[in-house]
Amino acid sequence: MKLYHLKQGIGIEHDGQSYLLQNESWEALINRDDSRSVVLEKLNTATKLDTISAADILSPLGQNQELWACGVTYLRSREGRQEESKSSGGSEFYAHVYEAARPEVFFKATPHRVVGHGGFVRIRKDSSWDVPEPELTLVVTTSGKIIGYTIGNDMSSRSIEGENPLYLPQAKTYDGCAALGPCIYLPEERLSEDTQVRLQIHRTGSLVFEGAITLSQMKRTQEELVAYVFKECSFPYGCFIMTGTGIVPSADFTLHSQDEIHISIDSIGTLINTVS
Ligand code: DO4
Ligand code: MG
Repeated sequence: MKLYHLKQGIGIEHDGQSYLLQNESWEALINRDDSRSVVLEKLNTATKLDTISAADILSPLGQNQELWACGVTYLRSREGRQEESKSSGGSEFYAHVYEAARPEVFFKATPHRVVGHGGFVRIRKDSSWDVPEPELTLVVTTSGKIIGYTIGNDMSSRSIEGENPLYLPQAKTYDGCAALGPCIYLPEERLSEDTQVRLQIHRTGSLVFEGAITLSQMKRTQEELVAYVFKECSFPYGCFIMTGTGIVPSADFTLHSQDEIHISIDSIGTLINTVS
């Protein structure tokens, strides 16, 4: 089952049929531990739709929710970070955090810095080396339960992070620094380890980067990441947690304005955004 945060209400796709639920709070619905069974019950009163239009889709992050992120959870992320921070002397930090008991978790954004499917993500004006980071993103309730998944793009400035790891908040958090969507996938069972995450970047109609990774390559478990984010922070409205990237383009690649970023995750769909 997939839930869509729409301009006109809550869109649902289930068993090949689309529905619209109106006069329901999106944020309250996705913060229920039993949201899948609640939505199933509500299907009886929902309006049937022919299709869900991409133009109606909003970011799935509720207006009182926070977006958090985890880092260096895949070997490729560790390698990429070590490469970019070699000259600053920061490279060893990434090797250590990959092996450490405590994962890297960081605050990524409040809702107004996040765009949805079809929105424009941004490159900072003071950055010269930028990449999208395609990440499985967990939808977590107040009680710490993972009720669903969405697709995330953790936009990152490699020039700023590479200059000094202490610049991480500036490399990661700015207006238009993240995209989420297109839907929240509410699975019957957790996503399998062979689920693929794929990234494609198109420039003036040509494919300029392509990569893929499976969830089995992630060093940490989803529950471990949630436990660390929730250790000393409460989330009265629930939160979203990006689980880290396993795809980092080679050092000669940087994003350009107008590039189109396609991130696909099996069972969830494809998140498409353009660089403004
Ligand atoms: O260490 C910096 C950030 C890492 C990150 O965002 C990732 O691995 O996805
Ligand atoms: Mg990331």
